[in-house]
Amino acid sequence: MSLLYSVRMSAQPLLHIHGTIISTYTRIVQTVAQEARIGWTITATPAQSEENKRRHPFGKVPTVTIDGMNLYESVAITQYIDNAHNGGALQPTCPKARAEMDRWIAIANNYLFPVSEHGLLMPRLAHEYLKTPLRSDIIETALPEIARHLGIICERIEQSRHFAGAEFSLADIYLYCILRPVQLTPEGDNLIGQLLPLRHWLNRIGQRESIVATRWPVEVKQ
Ligand SMILES: N[C@@H](CCC(=O)N[C@@H](CS)C(=O)NCC(=O)O)C(=O)O
Repeated sequence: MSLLYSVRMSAQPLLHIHGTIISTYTRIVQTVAQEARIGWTITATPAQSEENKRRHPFGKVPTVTIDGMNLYESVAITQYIDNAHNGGALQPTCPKARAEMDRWIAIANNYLFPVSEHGLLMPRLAHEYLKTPLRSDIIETALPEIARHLGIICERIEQSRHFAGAEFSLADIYLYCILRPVQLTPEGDNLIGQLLPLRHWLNRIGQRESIVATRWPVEVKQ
């Protein structure tokens, strides 16, 4: 999910973000910065703008400037922030837990995000903000696949307190920031409402300071 909105800032910036401000991946980076307690600023930059394509040759947001370095791709950005500024606290040192973290981040990025972004969030956003007719045909086609993904994700969180195991990790941040916009749609809310362990996990993680600090205006209004 991605929308240009308004510019927001926090104190003592170390990290400068370029990206759409209401954006799943911008929120992932902001949440990790909050966890690491580093300040950040953000400049609204549309993904397909010429400026952004110079920063990110594949035309995605966010990109960042940190410690004199320009970085793109959230996995590189979040791991750098956590390694350089947070003592690696969001990445398990146990190899098995680390493999779980990597697995769930890959699932979030490669499967859950594309199907929910194109099949549900973009049609809903186009309808709500561009006032185009709701493409319920696209949503209806995608819903069984989204439901299947949510079921698999729910099974994991039924077995384990967090996605990588006992400890909160980058995987929880990815999953939360991708699942939350799904839950903000009527269809996603209905699906997640039937998956109690997943709903409870979202409620629990949603209370974490870093997640509260990066809430979107639509969540604050609720
Ligand atoms: N693999 C990228 C994905 C970033 C991504 O898909 N960002 C979305 C916004 S949430 C985007 O740039 N969408 C605009 C587009 O695809 O044109 C990462 O991890 O940084």
